[in-house]
Amino acid sequence: MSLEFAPELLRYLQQCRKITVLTGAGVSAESGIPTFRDAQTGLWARFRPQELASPQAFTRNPAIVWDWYAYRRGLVAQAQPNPGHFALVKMERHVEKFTLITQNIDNLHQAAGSQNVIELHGNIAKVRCAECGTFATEWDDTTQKPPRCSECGGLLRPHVVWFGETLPQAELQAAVRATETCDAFFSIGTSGVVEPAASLPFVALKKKALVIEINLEPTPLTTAADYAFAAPSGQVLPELVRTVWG
Ligand code: BJW
Ligand code: ZN
Repeated sequence: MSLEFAPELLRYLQQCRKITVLTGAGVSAESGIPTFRDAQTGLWARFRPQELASPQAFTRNPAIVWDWYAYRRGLVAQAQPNPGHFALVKMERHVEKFTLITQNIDNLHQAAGSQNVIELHGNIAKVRCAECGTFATEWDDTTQKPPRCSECGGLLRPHVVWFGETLPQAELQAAVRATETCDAFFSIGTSGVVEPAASLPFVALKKKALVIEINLEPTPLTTAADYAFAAPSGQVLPELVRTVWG
């Protein structure tokens, strides 16, 4: 596939000093990790992810929620970063200030080599106590699901942000700051419906940053963005980065 990039876009990016990028599940899709809105398969086909990713679901049935994350942890462990992740590493090397805000919990940006990554929704590799917040680095879920906290006996849960929970405040503040102060903002592979991340591109637009979207499908941002590419991020990003920065 060969993409056409507007010369004004290429010139603008060549002169950019500060770039902020927001990524979502679509960026990891080409690494074989299903997006949040993809239909689930196998044992999980009868569940909707939206119904499992909540504190209410965990209270109702902690074992099912624990198993779902264990299954997804397995998918993530087998996944490798794709050309979209690597293109963002290259982009970071070419600009003075680069911030990568991700909603993904799969660690693939860090695995690719991205340095300045803000994890808005946590990380699936980490586990903490639902009661006292103590992190656990090792756990045994062969006899008890979920396993219990060694400090207080509370249930362990994945260190991720569920619907209705607040985002980590330091991360959110850093994300807003990077959005308000960038010259260009990329929104990549996110459906743009989950708040507060969904508002970030609009903050960037208000601050007169150039906003570029890369997504297979239209989103609430598409018509407002300065440029929108309806193609896989694993194809658009490498080609764009190569064209702008060589
Ligand atoms: C490709 C591609 C390829 C595919 N190339 N593209 C204001 C108004 C209304 C509601 C709210 C509001 N403020 C807060 C809320 C409530 C709620 C919310 O937003 N609800 C809406 C859904 C209506 N938000 C919250 O509860 C947040 N907390 C909060 O705001 O606290 C304060 C508060 C609480 C309550 C009320 C008011 C204030 C917390 C949100 C936490 C989200 N957590 C999850 C789970 C994380 C752990 C896990 O993974 O299990 O995060 S939900 C899920 O959605 C996950 C994702 O990070 C997140 C975003 O999904 P994403 O990345 O966009 O993925 P998909 O699958 O939706 O889309 C993939 C996209 O990629 C698609 O567009 C494809 O086309 C595209 N694509 N392949 C390019 N190759
Ligand atoms: Zn505890």
